[in-house]
Amino acid sequence: MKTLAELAEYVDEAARTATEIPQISDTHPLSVEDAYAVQALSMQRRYARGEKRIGIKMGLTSRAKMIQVGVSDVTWGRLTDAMREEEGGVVSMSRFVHPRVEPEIAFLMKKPLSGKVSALEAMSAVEAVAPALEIIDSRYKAFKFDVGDVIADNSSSSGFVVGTWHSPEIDISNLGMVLSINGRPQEIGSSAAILGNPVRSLVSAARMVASAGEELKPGDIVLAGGATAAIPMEAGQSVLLEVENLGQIGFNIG
Ligand code: OOG
Ligand code: MG
Repeated sequence: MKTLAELAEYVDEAARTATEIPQISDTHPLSVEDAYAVQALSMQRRYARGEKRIGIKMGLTSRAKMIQVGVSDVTWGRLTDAMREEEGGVVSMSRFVHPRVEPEIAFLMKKPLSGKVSALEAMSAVEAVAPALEIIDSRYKAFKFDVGDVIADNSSSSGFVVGTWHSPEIDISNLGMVLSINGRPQEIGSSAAILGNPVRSLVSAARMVASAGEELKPGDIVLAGGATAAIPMEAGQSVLLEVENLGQIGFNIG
């Protein structure tokens, strides 16, 4: 039997070296609680290497995403400064195993938030909202995992790009979202696909971080989750997301 610390080292090394690994559940099926413990321990290894926690990401908050990966529990993971990519920049394939990109909405926090909160309370803690692209890169072979695997692997977090911040007065409940590759629309959806309204994802985020004894802090970024299925990334592609009323963001893949 491996300890949770050994499993944390296993997933952390896979992420650090962009190496694909067999699923933990093949040999060590994890409860959700133990999987979050592995995630927390693996993040401590990153922080010890100098990475800074700058927010969190919610995962599997839309049906499209749940269907794509065959896991139907909402999960969360931690974002670090090393994962942030520049809007309009070139993202290198070299630090990933088999990355995918997905359209999201980001929140920027201005007040601490944690525990059981209403949508109104959650929004009053928000400084700004923005369009975002998340790059997910499951470290598991063939992008296959169960709920314990994906939680242990920090909910596949590996990169993200955030666009221009806008006033949280903008109604984000049902904004059209178009994700294009090389100028061709590939996924078309709405922010309403994210739990019916991305604000609900923020409400869940507050509850989930509290259960880990943490809180959302002023300055934190919260990614609400993919509104559509994710698209496999390939070198040479240009990625563009247009979100109604929030503008567009993109990057090139090198
Ligand atoms: C799990 C992470 C899901 C989202 O936005 O739903 C996620 C995965 O699909 O690998 O980031
Ligand atoms: Mg995501």
